[in-house]
Amino acid sequence: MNDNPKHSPTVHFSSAGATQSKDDQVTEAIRVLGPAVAARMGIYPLPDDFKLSVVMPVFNEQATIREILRRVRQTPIPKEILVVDDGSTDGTADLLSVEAENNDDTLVFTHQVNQGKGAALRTGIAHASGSVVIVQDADLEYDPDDYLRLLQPIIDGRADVVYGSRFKGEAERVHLFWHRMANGVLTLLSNALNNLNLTDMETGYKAFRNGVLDDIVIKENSFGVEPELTAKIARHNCRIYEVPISYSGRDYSEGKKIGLSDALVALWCIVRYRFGD
Ligand SMILES: Nc1nc2c(ncn2[C@@H]2O[C@H](COP(=O)(O)OP(=O)(O)OP(=O)(O)O)[C@@H](O)[C@H]2O)c(=O)[nH]1
Ligand SMILES: [Mg+2]
Repeated sequence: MNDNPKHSPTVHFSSAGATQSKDDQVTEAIRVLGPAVAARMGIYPLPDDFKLSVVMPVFNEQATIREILRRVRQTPIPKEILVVDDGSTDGTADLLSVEAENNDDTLVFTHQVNQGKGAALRTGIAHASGSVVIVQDADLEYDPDDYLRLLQPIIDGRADVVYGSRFKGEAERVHLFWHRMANGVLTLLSNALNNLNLTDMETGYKAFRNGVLDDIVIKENSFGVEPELTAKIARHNCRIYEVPISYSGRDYSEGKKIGLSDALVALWCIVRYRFGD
């Protein structure tokens, strides 16, 4: 069961609760609440052989890389962490060497030259062996405590792909008006061309049932990968779900890098990948 208060119901466990494993706690919560209510609260058992592949593109995230890895590892889900260092020059690479050395669950792949988020995802996804692949940015904007919520529609068989929406009711930092407007326009255009009704096409949290990615070739090296993936999963008739996630957006003084030129590239990619491959 997730430790996050967002998912944790007020359940009175038996006195053995203190020594129960997480699996036992999930079983007991489901017994007390009933499967339907427990599922609504994000309490559900993971399949026995479940493994999550966390693909983390990283470019110059020296300030946050260790903390985000700590938070990812803390999630109560069997997993592999596939970090792709996209040619960082700020000391991130040295930190990642130590992380890989000290943690069996962490593999680091290195691009000698910076290529962009899309290229980093291509490298990471090629090495993923889990049942579900989730993209995890290396800053602290997205919260790994949302993983159980993101995985649920795939695990219970409803979805092939799940997007975490920053605009569906969870706590969200209030700032950057123009950034949000651009986000709205890009999502609207992508929806219109792909016949979808997403609220947050550009979200960093995208989870894929692994088989889905076998049929998709990522061509974009840049942030244009977000509309590219969206167009391609729509074309493959994937069953797409959105779930609310929390979001602690950073601003430019805190290291945010995405800007107007990225929005223009995204605009072009929405059109390009709707009509081409
Ligand atoms: N900016 C940038 N990020 C990259 C690159 N390659 C990999 N990344 C990683 O991709 C992830 C997303 O980049 P961010 O700069 O946080 O941008 P974003 O989160 O998509 O967008 P905003 O948060 O809205 O600015 C981070 O983990 C980056 O470290 C690259 O070439 N440029
Ligand atoms: Mg970010």
